[in-house]
Amino acid sequence: MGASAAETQTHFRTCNLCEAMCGVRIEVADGRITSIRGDEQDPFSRGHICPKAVALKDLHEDPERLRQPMRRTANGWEPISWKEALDEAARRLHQLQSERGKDAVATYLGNPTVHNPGALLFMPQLLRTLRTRNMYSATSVDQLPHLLASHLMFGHQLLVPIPDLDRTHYLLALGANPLASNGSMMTAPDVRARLRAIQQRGGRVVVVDPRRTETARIADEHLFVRPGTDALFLFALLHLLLERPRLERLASFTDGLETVRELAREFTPERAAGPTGIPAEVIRRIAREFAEAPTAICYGRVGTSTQAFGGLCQWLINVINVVSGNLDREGGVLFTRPAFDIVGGPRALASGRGGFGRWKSRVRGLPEFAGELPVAALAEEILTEGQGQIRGLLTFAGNPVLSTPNGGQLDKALTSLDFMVSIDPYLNETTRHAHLILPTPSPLERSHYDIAFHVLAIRNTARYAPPLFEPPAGAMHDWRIALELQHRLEVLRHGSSVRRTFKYQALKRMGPEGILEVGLRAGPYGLRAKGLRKSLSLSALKQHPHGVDLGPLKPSLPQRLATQGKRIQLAPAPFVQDVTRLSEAFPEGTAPLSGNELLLIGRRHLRDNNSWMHNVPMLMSGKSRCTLMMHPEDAKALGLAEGDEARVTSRVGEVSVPVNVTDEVMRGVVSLPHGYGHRREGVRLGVATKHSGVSLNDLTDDQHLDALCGNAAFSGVPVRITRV
Ligand SMILES: Nc1nc2c(c(=O)[nH]1)N[C@H]1C(S)=C(S)[C@@H](COP(=O)(O)OP(=O)(O)OC[C@H]3O[C@@H](n4cnc5c(=O)[nH]c(N)nc54)[C@H](O)[C@@H]3O)O[C@H]1N2
Ligand SMILES: Nc1nc2c(c(=O)[nH]1)N[C@H]1C(S)=C(S)[C@@H](COP(=O)(O)OP(=O)(O)OC[C@H]3O[C@@H](n4cnc5c(=O)[nH]c(N)nc54)[C@H](O)[C@@H]3O)O[C@H]1N2
Ligand code: SF4
Ligand SMILES: [Mo]
Repeated sequence: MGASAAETQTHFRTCNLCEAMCGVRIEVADGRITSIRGDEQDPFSRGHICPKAVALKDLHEDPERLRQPMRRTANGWEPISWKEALDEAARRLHQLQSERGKDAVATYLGNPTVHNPGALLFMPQLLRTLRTRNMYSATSVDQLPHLLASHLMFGHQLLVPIPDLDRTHYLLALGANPLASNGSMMTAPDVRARLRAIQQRGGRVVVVDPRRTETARIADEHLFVRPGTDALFLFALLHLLLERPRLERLASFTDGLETVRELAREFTPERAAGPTGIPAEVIRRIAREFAEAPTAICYGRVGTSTQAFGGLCQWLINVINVVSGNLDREGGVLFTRPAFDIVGGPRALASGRGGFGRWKSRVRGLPEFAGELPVAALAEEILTEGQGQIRGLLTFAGNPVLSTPNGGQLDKALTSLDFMVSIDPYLNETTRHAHLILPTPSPLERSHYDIAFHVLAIRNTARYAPPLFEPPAGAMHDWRIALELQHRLEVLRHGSSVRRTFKYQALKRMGPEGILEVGLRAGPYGLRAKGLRKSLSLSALKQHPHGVDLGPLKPSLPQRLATQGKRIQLAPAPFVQDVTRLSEAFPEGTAPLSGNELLLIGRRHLRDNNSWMHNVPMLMSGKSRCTLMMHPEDAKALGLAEGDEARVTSRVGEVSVPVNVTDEVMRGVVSLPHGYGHRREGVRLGVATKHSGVSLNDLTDDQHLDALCGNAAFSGVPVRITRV
C-alpha cells in the first residue's frame, strides 16, 4: 500500500473477461476504483492487459446492470424479492415438467459460465436435477468439434492438446486471430510478445485465414484460404507428412495409423489447391517446413471449428501433431496439469467425460454430445408441436438471440414460450423475453479462480482472488441461485426430507471456496503430491496474491490418456465415416472461389467481447466496428464504395450495413463481426443501443451445420449483396 495508505487499497486478481487470465492490479479509494493496471508481478501475464480490463470498473458501475430480480408484467418490469423470484421460477419449471414431461424445459448456458467458478461448480448440479434432454449451450456455436476430437481420440473431452507457444519453432495457425481474441483454447496472456519470441528464436509463424488479420500481419507468412475448405488443406499436409511419419515414442501407444494413411491417399496437394485456393507447391513447402522444424504446432480455432467440416478439421489437426511427433513434446502440443484437475482429479469433481450420439434431437435428429444438443435446433424444438416440445427455458449467462445461427428465428420463437427465466445481469436481446430475470453481481463482487482456463493454458499456474467488493446486501451469486433453484425443485418433486435439507445446507456452507479447497488439496500439487516442498491449497494460494507458477507443460503420455488401455485413437469411426462427405463436397477438379458468389465469415475486435460488453462507453468510442469488409474488386463489381450502405441477404434473413472496402479480405469473401444488433424493442442497454450495428446471426443459417456433430457452420454462409 502506498503513501496515502489510509484510504487507498491495492487489490490483485485475474481478469475474467476473456481466456487470457491476465493479472490485474486494482486501486480503490473510498470504495471507488481509481485505477486498473496490469499486475507486473503475475508470473504468467507479467503486467500485460488489454483495453477490456479497464471495463471491469465500468461493468461494476454500470447503472443499467440489474441489481434486483425482475418480473415482466403487463405494465412492464417490476422488481420483486429474491424469495418470490426463486419460488416462482422453481414452481413454474416444476409445473411444466410435471405436466408435459422433463424435456418440456430447456436450458441454455452461455460463455461467461466458463469464466465463473461458482457457476462451473454449481450449474451442473441444477442441470442434473432438471434432467432434460433439451440442454443447449454456446459449445455448439464454438468448440464442440475440439471437444469431440479429444473425446474420441484421447478419451476425455477436456484432454485438449495445448500449444507450447513459449518453446516452439513453428506455429501453423488456422482460423484463429489471437491478436484480437487474446487466444482461445490456448490461454496465453500477451500472445503478441509470445509470437514475436518465436520469430526471435529463429522460428516461423504461418497464418491460414480468409482475412489478413492482425495476427496474419505480424506472421512470417499468410495464406488466404477459401472459407470451409481447411480440411482439404490439412488432409494434404497429412498426406505429405505420412511420406515420412515420425511418431517416435507415440508409436507404441497409437492405434489407427494405417487407416489414416489409407484415408489420406486421395487428398493430394493438387486436389486441395483448387478448392482452397492455396497452390500445391505452397502446401508442399509448408509440409516440408513443418516436418523439418525442430518442433512444430498445428493449431486451429474458431474459424476451423465453426464450419461445415469443423469436426474433421480438429481431428486432422490432432493427427498432424501426432504423426509429426509433436504431440506430448516440448515445443509441440501437450496436455496441461492444472492444480484443480477436472480431468484427472477425484470423480466427484471431474467434469463430464463426454459421450456422443447417445440420443438425437426430436425434430431434426441432431446428435447429442456430452449430454447436450446442438443449439441450432433450439428454435425448431420450441416451434414444432408434439410430444417433447419445449415450453419453458432457463438461460444462464447467454445471449443466444445474438450468438446462435438464425438468431432472428429464435428471437421470435422465444415469444411463444409458456415460461422463461434468465439468470443474467442485463436486460438484453435474449433476456427481454424472460418472465423473470435473476441478476448476478459484478465480477469484482465475487472470488475468482479459473477452473476452466488453467486446463487450457500454455503454462501451469494457479491464482485465486477474494472478492474486491462485498456484494450489496441481498445480492445473490450465480452459484447460490443455481443451488436455491435446485433445492426448491427437489423439494417440489420429492417433498422435503432431513437428508435433502442437510445436503442443501452443507453445499451452501461449502460454496465454491469449499469445493475449490477440496479440489486443490486432492490435485497434483496438493497434499497427496509427492516431492513438493509445499503443497497447494486455497490458504496457500491466498498467500500468493500474484499467483503461483507451476512450470511449463510437461510430457504426460500415455499415463494421462483416458481411453481404454491408454492408447491414442488416430482413426475413430465417426471421423473415418465423415471423410466421404468431404470427398463428395469437393470432388476432384473443384474450381477456386469465383467472383460470382460471396461467402460470409465473422470476425472479432479487441474491444468487443461477444455480445455483452457494448454497454461500456469507453469500448464503444471511435469509428463503428460493425462494418462489412469487402474486397475492392467485389465492391467495384457491385457498385459499392467505402461507407456505402449494403443490403446483405442470406437464406434466412437480411441486414443493412456500411461497407468497408479493403483487400484485407480475399476476393469472394465478406466479413462482419458477431455480437451486434442491439436495437430491439425492450432492450435496456443505452450505450449498446446507440452503437447497435446489425447481428451477423440474423444471416447465419440454422440449417448450415457440421453434419457430423451439429456444430454451427458460421464460416462461408452464401450471401447476396446489393446497394441500398
Ligand atoms: N456468427 C458467429 N456467431 C458466434 C460466434 C462467431 O464467431 N460467429 N462466436 C460464438 C462463440 S465462440 C461464443 S462463445 C458465443 C457466445 O454466446 P453467448 O454465451 O450466448 O453470448 P455472450 O455474448 O457471451 O453473452 C453472455 C451473456 O452472459 C451475461 N453475463 C455476463 N457475465 C455474467 C455472469 O457472471 N453471470 C451471469 N449469470 N451472466 C453473465 C451477459 O449479460 C450476456 O447476456 O457466440 C457464438 N456466436
Ligand atoms: N476481443 C475479443 N476477444 C475474445 C472474444 C471476443 O468476442 N472479443 N471472444 C472469445 C471467445 S468466446 C472465443 S471462442 C475466442 C475465439 O478466438 P479466435 O478463434 O482467435 O477467434 P476469431 O478472432 O474470431 O478468429 C477466427 C478467425 O477465423 C477466420 N476464419 C473464418 N472462417 C474461416 C475458415 O473457413 N477457415 C479459416 N482458416 N479461417 C477462417 C476469421 O477470419 C478469423 O480471423 O475469442 C475469445 N476472445
Ligand atoms: S486480454 Fe483478456 S484477460 Fe487480459 S485484460 Fe484483456 S480481457 Fe482481460
Ligand atoms: Mo467462444
